[in-house]
Amino acid sequence: MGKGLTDEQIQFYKDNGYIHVKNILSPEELKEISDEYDNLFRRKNQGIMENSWVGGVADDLRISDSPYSVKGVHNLQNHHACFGKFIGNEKLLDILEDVTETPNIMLHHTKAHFKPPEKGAMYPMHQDSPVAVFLHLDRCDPENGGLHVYPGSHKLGPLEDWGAKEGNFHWKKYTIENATPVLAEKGDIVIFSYLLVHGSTLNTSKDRNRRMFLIQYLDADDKQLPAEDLRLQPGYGWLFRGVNKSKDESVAKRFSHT
Ligand SMILES: O=C(O)CCC(=O)C(=O)O
Repeated sequence: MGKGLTDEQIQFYKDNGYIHVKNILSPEELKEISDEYDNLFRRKNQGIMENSWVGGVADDLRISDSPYSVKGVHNLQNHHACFGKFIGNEKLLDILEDVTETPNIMLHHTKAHFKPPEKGAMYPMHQDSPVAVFLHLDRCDPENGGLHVYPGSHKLGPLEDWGAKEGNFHWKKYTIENATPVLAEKGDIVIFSYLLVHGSTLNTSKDRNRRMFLIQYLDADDKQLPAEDLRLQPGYGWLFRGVNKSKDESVAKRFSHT
């Protein structure tokens, strides 16, 4: 038995590269996150926040005449305290300790992807960094742009890039059509390895949003981002469990985590 998962769940994660868990958040916590998420996107839609990703598979993913889009907001913990509380949720961190096999859990970055009904873009199949926590804020399936995975693909290691210049996209070989859909209820969480090939379909539903909140964490002992990249990831390096023994406190290294 792990801290947050059963032995069977830990084995499932090892075999498949992901685990689907329920009831981590109380109904009140879930409601607050869901409401504040909507408030955040309302503010974003007033044009005062960063732009949308157009969700194409062209070389430059931000230039497209596609009618589809994924609306994104990064660093949600900078927008409302409820998101930060979720990043440090003790039940979630127990599970992360089980799957990462480290007591030293550090924040990498967070983001939200909102796919509107009828015109929510797909998210091409790809691999990611460290370990990801994908909180579903709506019931999700292939019709409204739900998550799809290639179970066991984490065992293949880092795969060759195809298509996009600035990501690890595998949309040619690992098609979304052949991937396994994750059927999730509102509040469900999928935790997956950075090496799991995953992506999501178009939201072609008539009236179903696809809202998600993604957190990526890493083991504090893992290879760290170079200092100049850290400026792109506010909150990077924040420890939610354990210790970062390699943190150098000299003034010259104050923006570094090594
Ligand atoms: O929005 C999605 O469905 C997928 C997002 C994702 O996997 C990512 O941003 O790394």
